[in-house]
Amino acid sequence: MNFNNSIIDWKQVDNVISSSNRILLTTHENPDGDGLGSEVAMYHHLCDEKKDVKIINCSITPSMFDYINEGGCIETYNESYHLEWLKKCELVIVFDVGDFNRTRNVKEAVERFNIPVMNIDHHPHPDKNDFSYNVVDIKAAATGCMVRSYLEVARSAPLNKKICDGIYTAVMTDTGCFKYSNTDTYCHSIAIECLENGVDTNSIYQKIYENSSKKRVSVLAHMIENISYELDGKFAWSYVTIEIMKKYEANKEDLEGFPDFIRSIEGVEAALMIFEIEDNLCRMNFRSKGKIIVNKIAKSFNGGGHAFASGAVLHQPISEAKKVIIDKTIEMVQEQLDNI
Ligand SMILES: [Mn+2]
Repeated sequence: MNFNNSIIDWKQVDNVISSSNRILLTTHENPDGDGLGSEVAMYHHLCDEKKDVKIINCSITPSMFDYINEGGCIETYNESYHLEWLKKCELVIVFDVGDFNRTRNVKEAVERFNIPVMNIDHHPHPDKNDFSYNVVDIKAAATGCMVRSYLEVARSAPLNKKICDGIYTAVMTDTGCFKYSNTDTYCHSIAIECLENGVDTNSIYQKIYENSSKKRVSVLAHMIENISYELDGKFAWSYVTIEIMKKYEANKEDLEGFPDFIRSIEGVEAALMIFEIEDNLCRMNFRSKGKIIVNKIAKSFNGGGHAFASGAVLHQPISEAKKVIIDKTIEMVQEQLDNI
């Protein structure tokens, strides 16, 4: 089965899912609202279907998502605890992954037991891929929208609040609260349905977006001070070093939304954040307001992602990486601006 930007036959997808009993749900490392929300929605549906289902991720769950982690249903992979269960697993569904390698030790365990893998995602994937079942729709605003489409076909009972909490979280976070250019009528119809099912949208918004730690604000202030503008202000970028992270005792979670912040500046078409991860490793995250295709730039660094939100890593110290990344990005943004 390979629905790679072709019309998805959710009935066929459901035939695979409903014929499996023990099912593992997982998502990428450093999970976001879309990956977690999609898993949780599917989890509660499959529990209703009396499946033997678990959510196991390679990363721990950021605490702001505690409200969808009812009873600790989102587990973090622990070989000594999960291996026995995985041995008899019949199907793995991976959500929002972009690249299967981003499930780290979960992928290793899955491959050890040769478990069939279904990919449900809105990131681009090559036609030739290692998934047993590939279900990709890059037009979907969120993987959570695809889960909703699946449930329309697969679920006879109405949605319940737990499922809607997951779907709403997925769609809200991947559309920047229904603001980004990917937001379509389907996203809004999902929001209506979630409201009708009792989702407390204001409370979810506050938990995710009005919950900044003080250390996050300190790092943000530092990042803002270091913003540079190129190409008459159409491209802006900044960076965060390990030294600053240590100074404020900040962690990865505290850096969420930094690239979006730069994109929000007047006149900026392309935004870039560079994060120093290790002495010889930097991560870059690109954002676009919609004119510049930034996954082209990420791809030139062997990364990937969406047209207007993408990323890559570079194995160089930040002092050198900055120049390499900025030079290349200026060149590629300029090229695209010339053709507008
Ligand atoms: Mn997503």
